[in-house]
Amino acid sequence: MNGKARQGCGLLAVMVLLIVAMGTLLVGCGNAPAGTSANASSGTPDSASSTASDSSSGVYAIDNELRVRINRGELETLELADGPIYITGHKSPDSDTVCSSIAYANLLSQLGYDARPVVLGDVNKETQYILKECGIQMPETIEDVSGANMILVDHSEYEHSAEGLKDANIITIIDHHGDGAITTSNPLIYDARPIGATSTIVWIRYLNYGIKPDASISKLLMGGILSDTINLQAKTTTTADKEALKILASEAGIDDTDAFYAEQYKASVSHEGETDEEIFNSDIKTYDAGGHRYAIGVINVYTEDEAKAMADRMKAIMPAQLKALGVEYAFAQISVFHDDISLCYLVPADDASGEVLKAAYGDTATLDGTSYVLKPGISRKAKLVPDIDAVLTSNPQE
Ligand SMILES: [Mn+2]
Repeated sequence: MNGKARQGCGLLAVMVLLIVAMGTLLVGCGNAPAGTSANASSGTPDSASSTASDSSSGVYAIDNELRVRINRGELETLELADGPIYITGHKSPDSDTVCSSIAYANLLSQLGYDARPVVLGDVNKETQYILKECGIQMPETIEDVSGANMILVDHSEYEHSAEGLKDANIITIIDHHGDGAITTSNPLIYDARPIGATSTIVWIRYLNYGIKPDASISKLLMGGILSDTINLQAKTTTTADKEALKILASEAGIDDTDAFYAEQYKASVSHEGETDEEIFNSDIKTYDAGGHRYAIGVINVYTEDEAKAMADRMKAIMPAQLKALGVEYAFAQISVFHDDISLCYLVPADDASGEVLKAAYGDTATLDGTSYVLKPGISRKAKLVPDIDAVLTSNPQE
C-alpha cells in the first residue's frame, strides 16, 4: 500500500467512526422518551411501556410480542412468491433432513403460507419409524424443481439437491453444514448455524416466530435431533441441541429420550422384509488394490446374537453374490455399534477371501466358523479397506 492510499484509509476510518458516533446519538435520541417514537410507527400503543430499553444495564427490555413481530418481518417477502413453496432436504434423505422439512413446512403453514414438504428419494427405515410414531404422513417425492419456489434445509450444495434447482426460485436455506455452492440473486433467508441438527435450527425458528410446535411436530423434531447428534453423543452437539431436545420431549410427553432413541436406532438397523441378497447389497462398495478387485457389504444389526445369525445367513448367499458382482473377493462386515457395544463379524465369500482376512486379522481376531470377530469393531473406510489393501498390494496380481 502506498502513502496516498494509506492516508485515504485513515480518512475513511475517521469518517466511519463519525457516522457510527452519529448513529449512536440518533439511536439514543429515539429511545430517550421511552417507547414513544417506536410506538408511533408500530401502531401498538399498548406495548408502550414494554419497548423501553434499560439504559443502566445496556439490555433491551423489548417485549416478546414485538420481538416476534420483528422476527416474522423477514417472511413478508415470501408473499411475493407465486404458487406453493416446496421445502426439501438433501438426496438420500436422512431423518434430520425429512423431519426438519416437514416441521418447517408446518411452521410456515401456521403463519399462512402454502408450504409443502417434499423428499428427493426413498426415506430410510429410521425416518419411516419416526413418522409412524408421530402419526405424520410421508412427504411426496419431487422429481424436478425447475420454476418452483424452493426452501432448502440441511444442505446447500447443488449435487446434494434436486434436479432443476438452478432454474428454481430459492427463497430460504436453513443448514448446519458449510456454505455450499448454491447461490441466488434473490434476497433470501440464509440461516446457517454450527449446531448438531437442522431440526434444532427449525425449532429455534419456531421460537423466534413465537409458535409452539404441537406434540406430534415436537416428537418429529426430537427424532431429527436424536438421529443427527447420535443421541447427543456426536461431537457436533451443542447446548442448543440439548435444550431443544429437553423442551421438545416435555412437549411430546416423552420422559425417556434414551429409550426413544434406542427404538428409532433399532428401526434403522432392522432388516425386516428384506431378502438376504438385498441385505448384503444394501450398502456395498467395490475397491481395487494391487490389480485385485473386491467388494465389502456393510450390515448393521442391534445385538451380538443378531450379528452371529446374520453371519450365517450371509455365508450361505455370498458365493453366488461374488460371481454376480464379478469381483475376485467379497466380504460382509456385520457391525454392532451403539451405546457401549462395539464389534464386527467379517464374513468371507469363499476360501480365497478367507485367506485375505486371515492375513489381515489372523493374529488379532477370534475365528468363529469362517468369520473373524473383532472387538471393538472397525470402520470400513478407515480400517478394513486399508488393511485389505495392504494384504492385496503385497500379493499383486501377475
Ligand atoms: Mn443434518
